[in-house]
Amino acid sequence: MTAVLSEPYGAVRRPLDRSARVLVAGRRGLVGSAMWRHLSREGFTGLMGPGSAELDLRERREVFDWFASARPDVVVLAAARVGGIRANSTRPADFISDNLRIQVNVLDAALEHGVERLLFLGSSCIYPKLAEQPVREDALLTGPLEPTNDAYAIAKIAGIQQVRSVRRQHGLPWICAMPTNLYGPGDNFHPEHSHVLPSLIRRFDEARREGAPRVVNWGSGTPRREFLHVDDLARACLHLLEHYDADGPVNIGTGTDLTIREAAEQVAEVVGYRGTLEWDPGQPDGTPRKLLDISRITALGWEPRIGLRDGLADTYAWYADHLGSGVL
Ligand code: GFB
Repeated sequence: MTAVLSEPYGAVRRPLDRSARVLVAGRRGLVGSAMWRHLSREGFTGLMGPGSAELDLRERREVFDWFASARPDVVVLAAARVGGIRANSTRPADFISDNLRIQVNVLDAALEHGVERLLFLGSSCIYPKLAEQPVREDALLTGPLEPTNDAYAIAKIAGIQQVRSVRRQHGLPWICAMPTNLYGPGDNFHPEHSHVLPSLIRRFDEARREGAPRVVNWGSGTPRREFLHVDDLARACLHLLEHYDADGPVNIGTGTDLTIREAAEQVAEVVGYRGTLEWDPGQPDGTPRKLLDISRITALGWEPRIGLRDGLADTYAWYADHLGSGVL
């Protein structure tokens, strides 16, 4: 009696036509620019990525007119208003309003034009603050959210629900991916609004150049985070588009985490800052831990490749190359 090996959840083999018209919504952002690089390397010749100056995805009429003229076959929805713990906790109304409008406009226009393949990108903050670790996809909506980013999380959960509803009502093979904390070239390095790794890179680089004897970071440094390089994410997104078709999100991460303090020590080494790292417990820590269970995507044949040390070196090199260029 031969054992019948069950197929991994949602497994399909569905190669994308390299000449397909592919909309990378959010093309100039951290995720969108990585997707553009990866799809270009993979031979896609029909990429489309209107910038926010050309197409404001919050404006419904503009989005529908653009879809009518461009008629994309595939959509990667990587456009969003994003930010770190301070941006999220101080501007929740902006985060929920902008992200709901972007999502509803793009998903409705994609439905109206019968887009055959769509990947919606969420975030690991959709899971409950105290979810069992590592966090499985079925932990969604099983407990209260982390308050510092609940507005953004609710918007992303709404996006997942809209994709699920289109699958159920219209049978379109649309899918969702939930990446962990991301970093990499093209990141936002704003001292107030950015995520932790780019913020530390900027802070430590400035401190090194100024000869500052110490730097003060936010929070206690004790929360744990998982960090995925955005080029690994881009590879995972194409993998899912070609190998996954099922209801429910798919976590994408590295499967390992470390404390913010340990991450800061790695950033200091990469940047070459040798001063003292201090911590301000008056600043919010956010959720204590959000390590993702990535068994669903590894069962589909994807594995992370870029380690944190190499990823930080790659990111710092990009930052140093773009200092003074106006994009930071
Ligand atoms: O990356 P981050 O801003 O957001 O903060 P989350 C992670 C941790 O780093 C918190 C600490 O414990 C911060 O207190 N931290 C220390 C700093 N120094 C700094 C600093 O200079 N800047 C920043 N930003 N943090 C995000 C959500 O949560 O997770 C996003 O806000 C998204 O919406 C993302 O979901 C995946 O990791 O806490």
